[in-house]
Amino acid sequence: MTTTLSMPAPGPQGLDIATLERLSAQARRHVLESVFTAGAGHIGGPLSATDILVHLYFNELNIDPANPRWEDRDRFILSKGHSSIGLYSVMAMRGYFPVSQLATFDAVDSLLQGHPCMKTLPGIDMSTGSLGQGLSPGLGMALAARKLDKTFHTWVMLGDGEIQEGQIWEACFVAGRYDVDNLTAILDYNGLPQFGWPDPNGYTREEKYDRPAEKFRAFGWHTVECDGHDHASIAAAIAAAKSTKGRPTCIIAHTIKGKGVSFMEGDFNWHAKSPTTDELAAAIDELTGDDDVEKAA
Ligand SMILES: Cc1ncc(C[n+]2csc(CCOP(=O)(O)OP(=O)(O)O)c2C)c(N)n1
Repeated sequence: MTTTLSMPAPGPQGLDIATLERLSAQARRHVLESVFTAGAGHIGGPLSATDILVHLYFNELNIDPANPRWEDRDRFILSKGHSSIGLYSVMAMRGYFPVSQLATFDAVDSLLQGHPCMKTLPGIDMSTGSLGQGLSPGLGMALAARKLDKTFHTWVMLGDGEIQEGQIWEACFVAGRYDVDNLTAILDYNGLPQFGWPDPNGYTREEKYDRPAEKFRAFGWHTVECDGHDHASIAAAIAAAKSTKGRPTCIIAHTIKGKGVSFMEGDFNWHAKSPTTDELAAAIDELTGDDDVEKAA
């Protein structure tokens, strides 16, 4: 699987599940190759977010890659900005910029910085990277749409480690208080932040400190859970979010950090690490059955 799809057409593409799965595998390959080429970057979080990003950019967002500043476009904010290479890979495949540009990821003067920058890369709706800050501007965009009588929807992707940040809950409170139903948060619930969750038995999350759905509901949000690696499940959650009126929705997407590569899955050591040549070959082989990594360099 070496062909890259590029679809610069405006609006949702209405792709079938098999095509979406193929795009997900392609996007994961771009993530791995880009981090390998850069010799730096995050892997675990981008791989856990890939299917959701593919689904949003190909089948949900009302966007026009040829006109990234279109006033009525849906907004998307990657609040867990360290997963930028996942977003860039999908944006390139969707036609925002040439796929070949992914090779510049994280280089000085590249448009594709380690964290998304709205001033340099057309199509980025908000600069992110300092965790906890993406839901607030997303709320502002949703409130602006309401005030201006616009129909666009705002989507914000959060990380489960990220939602330890207090600012998330300030925005969450205000969104619930003002019934902001044109705002959807998607929690990439892979259960692992940068170093896992220390407890006396090792790195496992203590359930009593967790329960994100209960927290969002306590602030007046609607919540829906889905399998964040199953395109049918993602589609159902998105439909449930958009049909809910009078309150914002948080989609709790159950995911696996490092999804798609067996030796990366569920291992926080792959949070931010560049693969060796052998690791890249093994990873691509798993994803695509194609270990010709010469093309990556
Ligand atoms: C304010 C802030 N503190 C610390 C960091 C460093 N950092 C980058 S990613 C990360 C862990 C994020 O975990 P999670 O939100 O679960 O992301 P994922 O597992 O999806 O990669 C940390 C602590 C940061 N970017 N911003």
